[in-house]
Amino acid sequence: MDGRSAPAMTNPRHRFEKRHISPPNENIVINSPWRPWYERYQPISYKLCSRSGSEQQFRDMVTRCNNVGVYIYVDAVINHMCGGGGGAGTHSTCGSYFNANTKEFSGVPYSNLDFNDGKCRTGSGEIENYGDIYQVRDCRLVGLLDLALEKEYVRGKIAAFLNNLISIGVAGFRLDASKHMWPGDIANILGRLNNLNTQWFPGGTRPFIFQEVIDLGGEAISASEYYGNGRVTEFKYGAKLGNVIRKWNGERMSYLKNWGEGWGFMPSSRALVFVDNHDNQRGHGAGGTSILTFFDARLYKMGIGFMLAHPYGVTRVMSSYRWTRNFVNGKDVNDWIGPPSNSDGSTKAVTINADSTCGNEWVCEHRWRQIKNMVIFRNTVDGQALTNWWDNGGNQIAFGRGNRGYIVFNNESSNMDATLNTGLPAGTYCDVISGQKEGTRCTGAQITVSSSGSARFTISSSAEDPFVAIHVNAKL
Ligand code: 5J7
Ligand code: CA
Repeated sequence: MDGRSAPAMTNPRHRFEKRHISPPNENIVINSPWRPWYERYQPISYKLCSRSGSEQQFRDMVTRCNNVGVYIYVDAVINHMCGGGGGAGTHSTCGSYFNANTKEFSGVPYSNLDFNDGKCRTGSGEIENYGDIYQVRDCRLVGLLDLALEKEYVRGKIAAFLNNLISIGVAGFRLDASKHMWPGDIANILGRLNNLNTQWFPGGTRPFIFQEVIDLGGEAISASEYYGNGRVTEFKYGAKLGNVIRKWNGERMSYLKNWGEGWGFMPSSRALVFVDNHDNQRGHGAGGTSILTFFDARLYKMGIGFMLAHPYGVTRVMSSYRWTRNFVNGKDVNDWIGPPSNSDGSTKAVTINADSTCGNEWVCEHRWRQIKNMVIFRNTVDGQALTNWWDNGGNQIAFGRGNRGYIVFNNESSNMDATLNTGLPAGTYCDVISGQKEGTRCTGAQITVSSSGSARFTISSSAEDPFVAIHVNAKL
């Protein structure tokens, strides 16, 4: 993702290379009979040992990444601990004792005094009605033990957890389930956070914050309540873009001309956007079946290409593992499956093949040539307005980013042949979708921009990837 104009950021080094990682703290181990991905969203303590490794390995990763300019953003699960049905014992990733029945978490420690159950007014203790803001914030989300975030003690424990991560060198946080926390409680905790570690960041740099608030409209809680704390996830983005690229509901790419606020999204300066995430790539959650994923690779690359070329929001690219889907009555009953793992439960290594793709069922979308090159495109055009919009009224569109880059899509079932005004300096450019610039040549298609800035684009409807992107850093 890039971080243009995020209010919480002053450091230009926040801009480009970022990695959002899974929750690194201790969580419940669920064997049902195999470990699901979502166990990492059920904390047991704030010790840094998880399925991804030990504290020592975490520190080593952060140090090595920071040293090469790849900054780490931690998924922070602070609304709750494990589910109330989690039992008692040491079935946790660092072996800390807990008892979900008595709400005792010895690794923090938390006791029953640190949870919200007394405050929740529903009969079941669960969130029953998303129209009631008190239920959504003070009751249990699908049985998860809900922390009393107004308590000094709880705030202190969470702030210490996040400050420990900051001291290790992390650059920011995704705040999981933010809709289920009061914005004022989040503000209080953020106010306790230290500046980033000056071994890698300039003095006074604040952590980058983005809050997970699923607001598709129609609920009592609005994403706008969270703007004061940092960026907010815009879940309408991937849901709507999926419909457009799939051409569902009569949508066409030409309708993307006013993409962004014009589609009812939050202001660009507040938004964290993505085509899919770890939750909705599994066919449930916000967006339902319209969400594009690596399973629909050709459409997915178009969606990611559009997102990365378009100036709206701070963008995030997903990186996944493959699992075998099994649809029963339209639902994937394998939506719980965890990462590629060995029979002892350990996670398989992310191996890198000779062609730079990943092995062991890791998909590594971020390494796909088309996606990697569009991240470079985004960085190249950073700060430039959207210019030279063109469309055919249907599913062929093109637009530029000032005099830095230009992209053309043909999502029709017919071939495209159009001469368009790119706004780019004259010259020969490498298409960074069908190939890239290597040395003094293009490995894929070449595009010639005339002295007037125009260029001819021919895109077959059956092309492997029916879009073309050129930018000034891929000019011969
Ligand atoms: C929260 C929302 O505000 C929301 O609008 C939404 O669509 C989903 C959630 C949600 O957030 C979670 C955050 C966590 O840290 C841990 C969690 O377990 C959840 C979570 O479960 C969750 O909702 C699940 O997914 C929705 C699509 C369903 O409508 C919910 O019922 C719920 O589904 C539950 O998933 C099942 O009811 C339960 O039986 C099952 O054990 C549980 C498995 O856990 C997950 O699927 C975890 C999802 C998850 C979603 C996230 O957005 C997230 O950031 C982290 C985890
Ligand atoms: Ca809550």
